[in-house]
Amino acid sequence: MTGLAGKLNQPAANLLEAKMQKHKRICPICEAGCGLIIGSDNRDVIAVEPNRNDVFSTGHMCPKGVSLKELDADPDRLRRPLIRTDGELREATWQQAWTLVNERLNEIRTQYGNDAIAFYIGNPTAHNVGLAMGLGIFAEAVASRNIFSAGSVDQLPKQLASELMFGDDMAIPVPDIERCDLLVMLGANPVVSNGSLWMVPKFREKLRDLHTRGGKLVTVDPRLTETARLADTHLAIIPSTDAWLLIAVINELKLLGCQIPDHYRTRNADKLFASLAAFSIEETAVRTGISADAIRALAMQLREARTAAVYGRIGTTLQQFGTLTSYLVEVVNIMTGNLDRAGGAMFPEQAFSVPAEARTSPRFNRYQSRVSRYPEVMGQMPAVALAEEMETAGEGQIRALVCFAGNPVVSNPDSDRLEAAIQGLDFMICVDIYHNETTRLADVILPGSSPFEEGHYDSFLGAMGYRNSARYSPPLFESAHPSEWEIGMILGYVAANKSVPTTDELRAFEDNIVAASVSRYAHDATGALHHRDVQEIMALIGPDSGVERLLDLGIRAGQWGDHFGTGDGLTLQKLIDEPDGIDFGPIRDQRLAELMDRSFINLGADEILHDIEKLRTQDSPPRFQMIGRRSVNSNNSWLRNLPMLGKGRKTCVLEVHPTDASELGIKNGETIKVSSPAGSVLVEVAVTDKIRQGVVSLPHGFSEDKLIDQKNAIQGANYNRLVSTDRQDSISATAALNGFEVTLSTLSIVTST
Ligand SMILES: Nc1nc2c(c(=O)[nH]1)N[C@H]1C(S)=C(S)[C@@H](COP(=O)(O)OP(=O)(O)OC[C@H]3O[C@@H](n4cnc5c(=O)[nH]c(N)nc54)[C@H](O)[C@@H]3O)O[C@H]1N2
Ligand SMILES: Nc1nc2c(c(=O)[nH]1)N[C@H]1C(S)=C(S)[C@@H](COP(=O)(O)OP(=O)(O)OC[C@H]3O[C@@H](n4cnc5c(=O)[nH]c(N)nc54)[C@H](O)[C@@H]3O)O[C@H]1N2
Ligand code: SF4
Ligand SMILES: [Mo]
Repeated sequence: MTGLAGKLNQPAANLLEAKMQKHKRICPICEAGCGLIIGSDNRDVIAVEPNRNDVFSTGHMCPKGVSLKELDADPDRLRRPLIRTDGELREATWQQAWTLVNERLNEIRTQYGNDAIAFYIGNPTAHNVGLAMGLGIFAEAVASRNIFSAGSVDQLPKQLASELMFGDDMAIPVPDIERCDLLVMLGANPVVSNGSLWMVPKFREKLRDLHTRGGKLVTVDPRLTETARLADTHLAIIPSTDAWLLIAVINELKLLGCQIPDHYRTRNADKLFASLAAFSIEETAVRTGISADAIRALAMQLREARTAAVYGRIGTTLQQFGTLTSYLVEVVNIMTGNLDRAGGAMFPEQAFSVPAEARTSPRFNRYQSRVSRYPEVMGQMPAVALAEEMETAGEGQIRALVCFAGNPVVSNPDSDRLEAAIQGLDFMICVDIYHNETTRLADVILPGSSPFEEGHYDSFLGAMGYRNSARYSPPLFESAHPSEWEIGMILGYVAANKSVPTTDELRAFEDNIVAASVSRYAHDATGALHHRDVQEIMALIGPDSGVERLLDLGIRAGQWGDHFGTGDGLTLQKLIDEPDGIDFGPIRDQRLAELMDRSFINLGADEILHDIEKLRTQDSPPRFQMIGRRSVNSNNSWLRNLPMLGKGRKTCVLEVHPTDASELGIKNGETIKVSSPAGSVLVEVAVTDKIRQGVVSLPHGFSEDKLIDQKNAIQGANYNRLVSTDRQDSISATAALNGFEVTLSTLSIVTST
């Protein structure tokens, strides 16, 4: 337990009931990172309101923020460890859980080696710094190559594109929306998703301001999304053809006289442009479904705009040319001179720093997966390899899985196959707050905490804000059981020492972890703590235990930090004293030189040139292509149990264009069968002209299973039962979860055949 809870709670204004204790904290659910005010009566959360004084989110909140109250109180949320006994998951003590984990995990490692233990790291770890850092310790102790995460069903193509182009997979440009005149958005719907790889709360308001300044929004999406409805121009593209569109834009920009500005110091531009010359705008119009005139108009708009930013998200990464598309997005930003300059696509900064050695480059293809030889990306194996690595016998076969805050049976491709493969494992541990489609297969579930029992700092996403800021929320309530940081540490101790630690042993283990971390900063020749004495720094770190020690260290070592000197720089305590956060102003320009660990931008990486060749032979679209979408009340596969978000809503419906529906004789509200080579699902149809003809859209995150331990969870078709693992982004092997062929059949036809 952190011990920080009581001491650090901050009073706040705005809640009506004066009796309530009021606390300010950041919502940990999505990337908007909203500052909230939580009203509580001792341990009961009574109200959740937006914090208008929060320097970053300035009063934003969505329905999920309010639902935190229900999440905290949900009787179905796990509070005690569960252990499988006689085939059933039953409540157990922590000591029993640790004893079993120590026995089975180490047995399997001894017998089959470290790679027999696989990790799956789910999305909420990006929003839970204790869990993220704790599991890092465990992963380091196990030293398995079989690390999987939600990243390979999400953003890895974008990070790999940055690696190939800038030599830094953490250099992620975001639109400078407060100063931008033209925003071009491909495959993203921030009105619903609240932004991704881009912390942008209050997107609607920022868009309104952009329009007030005379700015324009262009959206590129097969669906007239909630964001596209606010756009000045919407281009309803055929799925998976964004690379064609961007290439045509680049060729047009060249014709319009755009040159790559010298200050970018690029290499291999000639190779890139030569490879693009074979693409004609006429063929692109056919491939993308966007007219040549519309493409020319877009290029002209980009050429003429005083400032412009092109931004691509899930629609551009979860497709067959995800890395190439992400790369081409930045080529356009470079050609228009908008990368790394005010009003363009910029590189935000954050308070927390990591030592340079942790940023070793390139983190790509240093080794390959055992069965299909997929490349490693950022130390990870792709999700498409998870099932086959479990199924295929031989040295290095996965025998055990440790799943942190994830639900791969619903979120990863080919769900049925993955579920069967998991059932064949010798042992499985989950660290989760719910019993879900994946965790119910576990041998041990270690319960995570309520979000109010954990501290919050955006150590990963903090570098992707629409402006620079720093905020930290301490835990509101003491937890009756180990924090997620402690769970990670205990697992790490068990793996390192083959025994369950006593309280004193764990304390000493944590001290060693912090000291090792200080030592890494002290060895970083580029860092502010270079050559500093480890013991001296250890003594100066503010908190006396918990992941907060590492946070204080990283913040004080960072650019705004006090560097453990006498100055008035930033410390964790200063953030605690400023519960509305500290604003460091708009994103700074001309950051590329300091970010890149090489002296040039590579515009012609071999993998990219190769993929451009491959793009030319891309198959024509099938009769029906499936794509995904999100809804305001959803968050991937969880939160479905909360009445505020789930009950009575028909979210999991298949959107079909009216012309397609009438051709197939399908009516609005009818249940039909959707099939692909991987599987089939039954789903209700919503006929709408918001979706492009020939494309159908279904949200992910649902399943047909009735979860006995999430009694209110709404059910729906599991999208990923339709996705086969052989559809991937060709460079990163990220699953191409969008843009695959499906067939639609009415149930009357199904029963008659
Ligand atoms: N078809 C299709 N599939 C997709 C996507 C898509 O667009 N289309 N999107 C993909 C994307 S972008 C993502 S990020 C993935 C997400 O996929 P995953 O990360 O695999 O799963 P989630 O649905 O986010 O489930 C998160 C789990 O974490 C648990 N949890 C929540 N908070 C905490 C916590 O603080 N501690 C602990 N220990 N557990 C917690 C929840 O109970 C839940 O079980 O899905 C991907 N799958
Ligand atoms: N309400 C809600 N918010 C969320 C989440 C959630 O589940 N619910 N999940 C969170 C997570 S983990 C993430 S990663 C973010 C994702 O944030 P976004 O990227 O904004 O996610 P989506 O809303 O899925 O938008 C993707 C868009 O891509 C379009 N698309 C599909 N295929 C193609 C294509 O080939 N080309 C183009 N141009 N477009 C295509 C889809 O129609 C869809 O509108 O959202 C986060 N926020
Ligand atoms: S948009 Fe909603 S879920 Fe996301 S951080 Fe804000 S309140 Fe939380
Ligand atoms: Mo995601």
